[in-house]
Amino acid sequence: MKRLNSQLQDDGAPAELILLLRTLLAGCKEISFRVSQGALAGVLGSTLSENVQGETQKKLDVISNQILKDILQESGYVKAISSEEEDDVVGCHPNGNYLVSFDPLDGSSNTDINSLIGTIFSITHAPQWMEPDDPSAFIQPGTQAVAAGYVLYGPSTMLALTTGKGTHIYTLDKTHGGFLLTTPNIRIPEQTSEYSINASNQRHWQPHIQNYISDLIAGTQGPRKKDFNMRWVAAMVGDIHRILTRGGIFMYPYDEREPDKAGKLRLLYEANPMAFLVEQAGGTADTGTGRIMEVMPTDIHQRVPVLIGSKDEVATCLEYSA
Ligand code: FBP
Repeated sequence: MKRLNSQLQDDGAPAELILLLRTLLAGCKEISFRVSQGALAGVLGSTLSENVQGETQKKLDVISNQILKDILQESGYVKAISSEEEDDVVGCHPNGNYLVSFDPLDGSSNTDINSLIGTIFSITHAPQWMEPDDPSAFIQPGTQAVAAGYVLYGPSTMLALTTGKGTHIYTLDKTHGGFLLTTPNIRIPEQTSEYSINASNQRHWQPHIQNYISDLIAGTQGPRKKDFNMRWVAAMVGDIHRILTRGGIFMYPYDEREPDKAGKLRLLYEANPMAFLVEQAGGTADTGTGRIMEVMPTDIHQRVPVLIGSKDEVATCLEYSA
């Protein structure tokens, strides 16, 4: 099987970007090992501290964040990072050519139940005339990303990665520690009969989302004239992996629980990287009012509504708000 390095070279990725990706993935391999240790290493459970989002941090959130922060700061390729677990931008190397945004452990509510979790990341060029700790360096739309991906910590450790030449899926071969290409140029089916949303929030959704979901639930007895199945992993990385693998629509729309928040998921290190991966696999990624990757960020922890997945199904969902 083809190794990560040669696929990246075939996709024409610059040598320094390949080195940066290998560095970041070395950190993910260490996280994969720590996650697999679980209770044996006492890494389950919560800390007493909260992150900038007001969420109680899991021990593995803090451990994963530190692993990635250390390895990227030491690399020399990175000018600054933004992380779900860091209040502010973390300056790295003044001559670093790249910015990295990451969610060190997505789906952290799953850590204690041994369910799917993952690391999500996106990489952009670093404006050379900016100070490393200047947050405005990250005010770039997702269309500026040069790479994006996630590492899924599940029965096997898998990587989905794009550098703008399609989305490829790799599996970590733990015998020699390398990622091997298992699905090149994955394509998302344009149609689907599978949807993904946290239905317990239904009463807080806007009417057009309520109508769209009710028509899915009505199945053959409703206007869609076909049955739909529902799945919810409670970890975006797990739901998006399913969609890359067999299609579907994943939704975390705006809801009125916190009217001042545009959504739950964060633009820089959740929505944008997933949008890049899904678009490169032939799918669609929208906020409900426009392409996710064209949203101009205003803050490194900005949230957006997310409708993402099979092209035709996202288009149908958007018609409900037209
Ligand atoms: P974090 O775990 O990184 O905070 O991410 C948010 C997230 O867990 C997503 O991965 C997932 O899709 C969603 O929140 C689950 O939300 P809910 O708790 O409403 O089911």
